Amino acid sequence: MSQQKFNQARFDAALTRQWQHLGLASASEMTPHQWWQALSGALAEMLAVLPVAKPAKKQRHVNYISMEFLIGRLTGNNLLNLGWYDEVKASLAKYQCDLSELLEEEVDPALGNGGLGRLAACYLDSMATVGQPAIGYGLNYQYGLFRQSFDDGQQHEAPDDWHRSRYPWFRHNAALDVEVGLSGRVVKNGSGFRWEPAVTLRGEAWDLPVTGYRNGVTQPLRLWQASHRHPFDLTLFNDGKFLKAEQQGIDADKLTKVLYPNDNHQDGKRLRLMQQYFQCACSVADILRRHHLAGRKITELAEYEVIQLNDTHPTLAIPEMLRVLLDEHQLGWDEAWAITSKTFAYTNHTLMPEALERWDQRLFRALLPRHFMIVNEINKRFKKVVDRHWPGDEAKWEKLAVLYDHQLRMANLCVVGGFAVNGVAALHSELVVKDLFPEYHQLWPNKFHNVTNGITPRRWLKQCNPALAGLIDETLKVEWANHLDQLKGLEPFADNKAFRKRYRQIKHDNKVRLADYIRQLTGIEVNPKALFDVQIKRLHEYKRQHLGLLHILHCYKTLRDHPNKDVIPRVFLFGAKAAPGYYLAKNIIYAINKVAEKINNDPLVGDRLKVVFIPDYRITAAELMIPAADLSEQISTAGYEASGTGNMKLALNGALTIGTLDGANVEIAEQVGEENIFIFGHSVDEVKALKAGGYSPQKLRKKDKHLDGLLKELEKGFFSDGDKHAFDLMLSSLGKGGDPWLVLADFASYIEAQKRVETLWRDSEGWTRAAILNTARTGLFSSDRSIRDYQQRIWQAKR
Ligand code: HBZ
Repeated sequence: MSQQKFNQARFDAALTRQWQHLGLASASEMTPHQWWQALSGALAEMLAVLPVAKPAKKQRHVNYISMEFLIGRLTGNNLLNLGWYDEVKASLAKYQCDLSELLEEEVDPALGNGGLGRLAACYLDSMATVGQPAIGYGLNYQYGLFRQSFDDGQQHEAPDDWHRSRYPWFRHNAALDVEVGLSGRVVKNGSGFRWEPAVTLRGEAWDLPVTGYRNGVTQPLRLWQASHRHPFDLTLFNDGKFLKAEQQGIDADKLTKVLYPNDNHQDGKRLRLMQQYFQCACSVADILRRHHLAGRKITELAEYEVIQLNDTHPTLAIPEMLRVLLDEHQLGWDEAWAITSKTFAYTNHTLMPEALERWDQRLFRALLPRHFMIVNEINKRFKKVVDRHWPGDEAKWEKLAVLYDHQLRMANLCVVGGFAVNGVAALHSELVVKDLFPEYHQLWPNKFHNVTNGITPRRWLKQCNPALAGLIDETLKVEWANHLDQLKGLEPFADNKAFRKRYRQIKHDNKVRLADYIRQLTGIEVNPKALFDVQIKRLHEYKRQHLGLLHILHCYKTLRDHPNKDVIPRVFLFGAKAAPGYYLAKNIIYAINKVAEKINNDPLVGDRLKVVFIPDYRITAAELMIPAADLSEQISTAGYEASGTGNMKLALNGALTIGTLDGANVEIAEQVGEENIFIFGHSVDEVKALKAGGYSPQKLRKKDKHLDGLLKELEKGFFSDGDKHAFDLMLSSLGKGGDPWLVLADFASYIEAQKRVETLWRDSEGWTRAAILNTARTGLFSSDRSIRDYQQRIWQAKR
């Protein structure tokens, strides 16, 4: 399909309806927020009439189920994808209205935690762009990821009410309502079974439009919202029990009230399991509804539909699909199994045991008695396969079982129940096979794949870095935003002095823009000429923000020991939220903030060193920080960051990476060349060897006097007004806790890599050259390429 032309008359009419609807006499009476509402509402109305992409012959329709879609602001992004930005800007100017100011009115829909949720959003953008017919299925949380502020350096959390009920991009289609049961009992039904739930909820479909890049495609992101079938009980009301009358409606609402704020950690809560099932039941019902509506047979489902599970959170879609096929369509087990096991594919995003979901069998059974029976059947049948392969080997069964020791293991259910499993970067996919699922790989070698993650260049270059996008347009004179390999054409310009100057100027301007934001938000002045050293991601021990902190302490100590040393001015920028119950992570935030306070107020330092922890890191903040970064910190313990996607966004925008050989850093290094990246630290194999060989952080500390001195300052209360226990949680994990993430073990190598950073920074032309080569050589990380990989390796592959 081709780009949809902007229809001025339609736009004017739609906009007029918006302010009239507000009961105003003219557009000029609208507040800026109403303007944003009206503009978005008008555009949404125009989009609603665009055609939905139809699958090409033999192309399966993709159902991407994810508990999280971290979509960021939509209005600007949709305008860019539609190619209507300039026309709309001009239209609004007639009302003395500035489009870019209006766009600032939008609150981020923060319906995700981090990388996994953002990846889902990038994939929707790319599927619409490459013409892969798809629908995203998620949950319409009333409260997104919490708002973060700092109170004397400590993280404080507040609810994130993004006002979903007034979000102008939504379209609610009541015809798509679904009924979802919970609890109750299972009764015999002829030779089969029937589930009689104790409670029935209603799932409402709230659709957001996903626009392809300049191709006229819009397809839905369908977010389910829970409500009660009968929100108000008239009998109770008539009996005079007024407050109780509304109770059942209120209880149902709880289900999609809030997004769980954990990433890479499971906490086993009942409400979370209910959310998971609710989402799966709604989505499966909707997929089957569409399938029937198209006049297709149920036995043909896998020929037309594929269901991609974004991690194990939507795993229950597998037993739910089986339940519907068995109990409602009366298929036999073998037939039902043949359909589901050709329909589902699973993406793994983590190897960490604490993040692999397991549910207590009693909880599961009480909530989903019929699904429990089905999972039991899967388990029983799979045991035969394992017994055949490894006769009498109980240890193998213990590892591979879906149900074992009163626990339901979601990852195992996904591997057994689906036709494909993929990791999210080459190294990660290798570890999925080698360390996590070696036996499954032995059973089904062809099930396992790699699809390296990607990012959408529309949001993460064209929209967030318009100056650089403009320079690329002017230089390449071709469309690159949906053909990111074209950036290779920039390579020769790395050697062009005039081009380097312009590239450097753009980076500088972006830094000025960020410095203004920092000043407004925190009151801290940062020098745009300094090296902007950026670490932005969720706060987690494995991501090692505390290793970054040790380097800051090293820089500060160097300055105090040599006040006249010609050091490179640096601004250390952090953005990170810690899960509210993850106290150690919160302690790291506190430590960084306290160190920042001391350094930023030390007159000896001046503007040679600044540390800023930007509060409430979210997509909108990322869009400002990424184009302004010089150095990208990707310093996880090797083997633990499945891929990373911030690393890709930063490299594409010309930040040089300092990082370990972990996740997609490995592939970034291959692409940009080792002279344009700073690699350090223990490799995956070295990490394993070190851990196996009895690593002792205390011994290491004894040997490294410099490191010992830095840690002592933290211990002695030098950064915490004399409080010697302020950072106990963090420090004890680095000491008697055994330093499980090898922070101290990688310290020396990290400092050495930082020295290489400084050497190159002194050579400003050399640095810019490397930055340009990063932009030129990271086209591979477009999520369009990831989607094509999914198509070829998983969705359309011949089985
Ligand atoms: O998924 C991240 C990985 O840590 C990162 O390396 C990868 O690039 C990214 C996309 O593949 N994982 C997450 O973001 N995980 C979560 O946010 C999460 C949320 C809820 C959970 C578990 C994990 O219950």
